Amino acid sequence: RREEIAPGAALLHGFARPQERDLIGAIEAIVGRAPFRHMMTPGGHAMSVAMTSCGRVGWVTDRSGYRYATHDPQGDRPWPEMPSVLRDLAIGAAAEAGFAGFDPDACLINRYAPGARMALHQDRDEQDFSAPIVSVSLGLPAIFQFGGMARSDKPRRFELRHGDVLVWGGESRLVYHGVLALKDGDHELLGRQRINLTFRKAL
Ligand code: MD5
Ligand code: FE
Repeated sequence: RREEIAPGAALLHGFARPQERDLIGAIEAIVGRAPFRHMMTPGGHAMSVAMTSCGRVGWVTDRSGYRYATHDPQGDRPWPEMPSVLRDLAIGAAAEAGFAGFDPDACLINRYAPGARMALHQDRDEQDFSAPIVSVSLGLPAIFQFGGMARSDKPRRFELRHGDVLVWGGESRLVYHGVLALKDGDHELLGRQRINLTFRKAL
């Protein structure tokens, strides 16, 4: 089922379900080479969400700011390649939502343990805002907030469940968004966590 939540933003319910086991296997292989870590914000706080990346570049933050880096700062090696099962899913979801030709070069992998959250923010560290962003939710459900172009716009809330894929581009590419503190639970495949894959064209 495809739900249009705003102009340019589509929620594809259960779109990733058929590949769930292959996706989880691919994520485990990435995490074996580039472990999840709690990065530091420029303000000096450790993020509650643990992160890693695959692809040509990965999103990183530390005391000097946010940026995309070709190398994992922990170990100074290139990020693991983006596996085809991940890449093909993102390209397929983008096409389904009307963004044919999406060519992601970065996949940020976010891990939420119970209580982890992501404050309202815009994704604006990418070079080209004409490309959409594709987000895949796995594991425990989360409530995300979808706001407007100003931080003060009252956000609407939606639930993201295991296998849901959100594609947002066009008029919605720069909206403020966030994720509320994860409620504890036990997912049959992933246990007490939520994993989110965020595919972007960063360069
Ligand atoms: C996540 N990740 O679930 C979130 C949200 C990030 C990030 O925001 O920058 O790593 S991805 C799904 C989402 C949430 C709220 C609004 C929109 C997408 N949206 O603008 O459509 O880890
Ligand atoms: Fe974001």
